[in-house]
Amino acid sequence: MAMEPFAIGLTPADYEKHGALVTRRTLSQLQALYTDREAVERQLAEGDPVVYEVYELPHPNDETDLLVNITVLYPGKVGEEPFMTKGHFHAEPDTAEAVIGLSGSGEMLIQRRNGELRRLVVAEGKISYAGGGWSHRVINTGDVPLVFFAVSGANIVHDYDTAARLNFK
Ligand code: S6P
Ligand code: ZN
Repeated sequence: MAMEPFAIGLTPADYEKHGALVTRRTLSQLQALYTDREAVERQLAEGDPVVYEVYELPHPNDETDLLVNITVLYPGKVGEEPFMTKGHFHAEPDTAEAVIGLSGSGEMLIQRRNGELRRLVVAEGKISYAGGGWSHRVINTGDVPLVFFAVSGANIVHDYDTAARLNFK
């Protein structure tokens, strides 16, 4: 069943009012992303911070719909590495995704399956476009939350494993 038409504000609070599903990812769940194991252990000994939150509008949707998520990626570092999203490919058919910065600043690391890596700015008022075949991970290089809107086809299947193997290096 397709999503009902809507017009709402482009903020996490408006999404929540509209019944968004909120997924919170904490450092303990994401620790494998970071290379500095000692820094991970030090930070986890003090608590388990929320690294990012994804606001996803309620289903049902079908494959002709769009996914229109907002992500809040908090500022922080683990060792020298900034807080980051897990990053993923879209499993075949590997379709595109566009990210629009709402506040804060950072980068979208994009990588092809052959290892080719590029970096795109993510910042308020900018659109960053990853075409099909590019995995995408967002990093927060600033000291305030990086809030961004991401749109892709609702038919995507997230492939986290291939992106984890390449790891945007
Ligand atoms: C979905 C879109 C975003 C991410 C979110 C978290 O296709 O790219 O909503 O899901 O930014 O990233 P990740 O890599 O943990 O799904
Ligand atoms: Zn995606």
